[in-house]
Amino acid sequence: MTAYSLILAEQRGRVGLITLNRPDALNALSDAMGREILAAARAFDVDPGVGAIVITGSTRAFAAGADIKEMAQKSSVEMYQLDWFSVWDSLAKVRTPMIAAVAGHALGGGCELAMIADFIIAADNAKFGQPEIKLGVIPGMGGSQRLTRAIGKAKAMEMVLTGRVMGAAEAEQAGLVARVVPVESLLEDAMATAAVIAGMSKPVAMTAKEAVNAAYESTLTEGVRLERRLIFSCFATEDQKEGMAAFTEKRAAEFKHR
Ligand code: CO8
Repeated sequence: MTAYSLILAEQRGRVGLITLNRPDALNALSDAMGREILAAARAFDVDPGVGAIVITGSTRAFAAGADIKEMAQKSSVEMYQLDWFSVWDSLAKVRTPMIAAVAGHALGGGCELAMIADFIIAADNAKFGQPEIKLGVIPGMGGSQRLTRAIGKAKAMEMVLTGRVMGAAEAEQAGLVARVVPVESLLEDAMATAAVIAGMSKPVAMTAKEAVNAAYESTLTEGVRLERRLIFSCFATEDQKEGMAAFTEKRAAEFKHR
């Protein structure tokens, strides 16, 4: 496994675990850190031995945003030329299911990184917010789009315009997170959930992720059409044959591609 300096990456069973590891800066997402996260996620993505990815931070902070100190003096032209933040678009293209296990601050880019994951499991101390407006900017890692799609215009608009932080209970009620768990058991819970996903056929899980994500990008008619194509493609896999045979024979499925 590659050595990283700003994250930890390890494999536990069939789950790839990425831990943001910049405690002095509350896991502020520097450009270098983004590249490490992407490299680790891509390595897990192409590894047939990894069926799901968990991304997490510390109990104090998932990530307190993009690195303000790094970008404070940057010019618009410089950012445009460097295609600043495009690393996060690449992360969103990772096809392996990814869970964000979020405790503490998930602010600005931290909230946006959590939303790039396929779903969020939140600790009871999690705090979500898009406070960029207080810095004289707006969300830049997809927050204005993904937050609005996740929780609707009214709440997203309020959060983006005021910088208000949302606690875990409200985030669950608003549909931003899948589930809230005690902070002590966050990682255990997220890893167990990831292990369930990793026990499925990986190509089929990737296909399921593609289908759900299409709901964000297309009309209902287009989305349903894609879903139909994708389920037909599932029937081309040995794992569909095995899954349905196992049901009929009243036994656990032994998927080949897991
Ligand atoms: N960037 C850099 N350093 C940070 C960040 C950050 N986002 N957040 C915290 N830190 C650092 C602090 O500077 C401090 O370092 P030091 O000890 O050297 O002074 C250390 O982490 C600990 O932080 P605090 O002492 O502030 O800890 P507190 O517990 O008092 O407060 C908070 C925690 C409330 C999370 C506070 O740190 C805070 O408000 N952080 C900033 C939150 C924020 O505004 N995030 C949004 C950032 S902007 C963004 O994410 C997207 C921008 C889009 C730009 C588009 C460009 C293309």
